[in-house]
Order: sequence, then structure tokens, then C-alpha cells
Amino acid sequence: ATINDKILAASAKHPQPGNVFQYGTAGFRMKADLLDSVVFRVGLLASLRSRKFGGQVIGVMITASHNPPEDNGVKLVDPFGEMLESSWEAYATRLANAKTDKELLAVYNKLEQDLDLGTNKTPKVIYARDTRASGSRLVGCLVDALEATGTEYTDYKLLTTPQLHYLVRCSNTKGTEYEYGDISEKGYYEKLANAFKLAVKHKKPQGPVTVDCANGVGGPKLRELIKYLDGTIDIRVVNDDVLKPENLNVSCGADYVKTNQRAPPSSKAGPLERCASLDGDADRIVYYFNGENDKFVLLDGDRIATLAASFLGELARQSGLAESLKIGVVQTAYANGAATQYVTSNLGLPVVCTATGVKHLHHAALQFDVGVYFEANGHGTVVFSHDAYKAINNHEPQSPAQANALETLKALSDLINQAVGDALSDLLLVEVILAHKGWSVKDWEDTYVDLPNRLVKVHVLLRSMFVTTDSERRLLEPAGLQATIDSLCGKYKAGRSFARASGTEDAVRVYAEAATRGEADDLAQKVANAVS
Ligand code: 16G
Ligand code: ZN
Repeated sequence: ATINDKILAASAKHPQPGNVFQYGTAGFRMKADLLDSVVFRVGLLASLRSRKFGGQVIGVMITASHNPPEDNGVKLVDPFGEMLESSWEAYATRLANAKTDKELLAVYNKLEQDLDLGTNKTPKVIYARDTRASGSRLVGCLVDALEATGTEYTDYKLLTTPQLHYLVRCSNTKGTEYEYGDISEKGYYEKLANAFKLAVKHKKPQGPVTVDCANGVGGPKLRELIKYLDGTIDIRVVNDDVLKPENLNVSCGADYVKTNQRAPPSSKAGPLERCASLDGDADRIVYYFNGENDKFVLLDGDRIATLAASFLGELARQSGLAESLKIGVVQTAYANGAATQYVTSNLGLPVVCTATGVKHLHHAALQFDVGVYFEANGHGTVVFSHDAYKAINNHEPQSPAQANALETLKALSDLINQAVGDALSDLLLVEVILAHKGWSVKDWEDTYVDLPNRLVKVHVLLRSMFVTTDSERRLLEPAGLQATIDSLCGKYKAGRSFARASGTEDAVRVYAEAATRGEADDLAQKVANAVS
């Protein structure tokens, strides 16, 4: 049979359920029982994407991150370990929405023609999944597409999302000057653990860090990583029950902690104990602790970014590289105004604001030699440019102090996942920095005072009516609404607010911050009223 016949036959096993799908900021994501045809079709696109790159390896990750256990999702990983290039999201959407097998084949053949696929190298795909019960069935749908299209594939079974990104990058850079690491899960642990040990040196982290793994894939993977760390750090793993998939993300995990502004109810942490939570696929992390009078203190993505930027800035200066490394921070509109202020005024570093979604931040961060990017919700990493790697590796230190700082900087450039935000790598990064600075979580909190803020969700008739500009900070439409928001903000000290349509839910989100709790709540409510 021809490939076309095979696609038709395989597609018949995975009929389109009649829904309308869209490849969004986090790929396709919804109730798992709607996803069979979607995953099959993503398999077709992955194969095309690999052909487009002359047979380079493309990744497919089956996960729904922090969503409830009955959901699932799928996203593609580009050759350099980055998220799928935006222009291809539309092709994914087109394939997913073809109503019949024949229509699907027509869309597929048209893409084959239009995409100028060049050589006839065998396409290659690698894939993995999180711990959801539906994962293995969806893998079956994916494999049907890979078989039908004659695509070579490797099943990496259970992995965190960033581990798959790592493997894709390693696969495609092997033997080049961009070589990234050994193409195996073990290679990932070895790379992180070795870099961590080099970076902390004799500065052993003080006390334990308790890590809530959202009962997801991060649990077993963190336990594995710990084996490679040789006791250099005391990591206590909690919420790592993956045998009961119905517990995934339930009353625990980074999204629970960030949204509810509280520790998981199961937490037994005492005052000032260092805690962190991962999300369901371990690409996101937040820290927190119980402060004075049992006050919950969240150290979110903004805090991780400011901590990392401050330390990298110091290392660049101490190693004699301050002139050659342009360090910058990338945030979204959700970043607390106090964090932005701290970076520009205290650290003296530039800040860039982008639209929500990792791909936007990542892209902007690549404009710096050392680009620190984090969303407040804990997605993020630090990217080093090719020039930065060269500068770091070729620099001749002029003193023992320079040599020391340079060694740490080098180790961090290996510790930090360059492909995508990685909760396990970010965890070790924070631990290195706190150990070096000799800081407790309280010291970390004391670097600046967050402006009180409030996030509200507003249900509207048609969220597509809300058109933003200026990295989602201002509304172009509906006409007149921005002027109303501006005048509301003007009435509050340090008042700032914006409204944007959610990319993942049918709602408009309103963010507001101001000098006091009462004013922030009030401003949020008034803007929400204006929006609805
Ligand atoms: C997606 C994004 C996340 C962003 C969130 C915003 C990735 C991998 N994930 O989950 O970064 O914060 O969307 O959701 O890019 P919203 O549009 O509903 O506010
Ligand atoms: Zn995630």
C-alpha cells in the first residue's frame, strides 16, 4: 500500500469527534477521551516537521501539565529543543479539524506540497508522556501515524516535558559545536548532577528543601536525580504518588500553590522551612515558606528571576566578564511591579516585557548574551547565547577570585536547561544561589517587597473582542475601555492594571496591583466591572 493508503486506513481507526480544536500556547489540551484523532494527526505533523529539517529529530510530548487527571494534551518539540515555531501551529490546527479521513489526507498532501520538504531523508520522532492514565492509549494513536508515514521513532516512556526537550536537543546537536549532552535519560541526570556539584563546591545548601511533585512524573524523576547528587543536598520528596493517577495535581503542585496562595494542605513544613512545588510535567516551579505569624510567603517566578539575575550579574563581574556579557531579564505583564523595579534600579539590568507564553519570553531572552526569563507562575529558565558560551570558555581569569567565579558561571551554564524552563534544573539553580549567598528563604524574601496584587477571572460573551497591544499591557479593543482602565489606575497609588483574553480558558483575566491590599482589590474589582 502507498503511504496515502496507510494514512487513510490508520485515520479510520481515530475518527474526528466533531469538535473544533486549536493548537494553543501549550499545544492541544482537553479531556483525554477527545484526543485520539488529535494525537494521531499531531503524529502526521511531527513527521512532516522532521522532513522539513532533513530528518532531524522532532519531539512529541503527551501531557496536560497542571490540568486535572482526566485531561491530556500533546505538543511538539522543535529540533533545537524549543517549542514548535508559531507558523506551524496553524498547520496542526488545520490537520486536527479535518472532518473526514479523506479531508485529512487532502490537508496532509497539500502541506507536503506547500512546505517545500526538500530531501527524502527518513523522518525521525521521539516521544514521551506524563503519568496520566490515558497516556499509553494516546501513544498508540501517535504510533499509528508514525508507522503509516514510515517515520523512525523512539519511545522514551515516562519523562518530564523538559527531559524530552533535552533529548531532542542532544539528538540533533551530537557531534556539532552545539553538542548538548548524552542522548539518554541518564545523560540528563549526569549533566545536571555534575554541574550542580561543580557549582555548589564546598558551599553545601543549608537545611533540607521539601519538594512537592504534584503526584506527577516529576516525583520519580526527582528521586532518580537525587541518586546522582551523592548527598550534596538534602532534598525531601513529597506528593510523588504516581500509582494513583487520580491524585495528579489534586490539592498540590505549583499551580495549586500559586493560584490559592497557600501550601498544599498535606504540607507538614515548619516555620521558615524551604519548600518548592513542581507542576504535573515538571516544567514549572515555585518556592514558598511559612513566615512570621504563620503568614504564607510565595517565592514565585519573579523571585526566581530576580535571584538568578542578581547572582549571574555578580558572577559576570567577579569573573571579569561584565563587559562581554549582556545580561537581561524578560518578564510578562503579570510580573510584580516591585520585581521589575528591583531589576532595573537595584541590579541595574534591562527588563523586556513580552506577551504571556513561554515561547514569547524564550524568544526575547535570546536577544541577550545571558537572558533570564520567568513567568510569575514559575515557567522559565536562563538562556546563554553561543557568544556567551564562547566568552565563558575562552576567558583567561586574572586572579584566583576570577577563576573561582568563572568556574561557577561555567557550571551554571551546564546546570540550566537551555531548551526550555525545567523545574528540576531551576530547583538546583535556586539551591546553588541560596547556598552561595548563605541566604535563608527569609533573606531571599527580604530583597524587595511585592506590591499587593489581585487576579480576577471575568466571564464575557466573546473574549476575542479583547485585542491587546504593548505586550498585552494595553487594550486596543473594545474601543474606549483602555481609557477607562487608565483613569481607574490613576486613582490609586502605584496603581497598574490590565485585561487580556486567556489563551487557555474561556475568560478574560484582569490583573491589578497598587500600594496597599485594599487598593489592589478595589482596582481589580473596578476594572473587572468595566470589562464585563
Ligand atoms: C500556557 C503557557 C504558560 C502561560 C499560560 C497562560 C506554555 C508552555 N504555557 O499554559 O506559559 O502562563 O498558558 O494562560 O507556554 P492564560 O492565557 O490562560 O492566562
Ligand atoms: Zn507544565
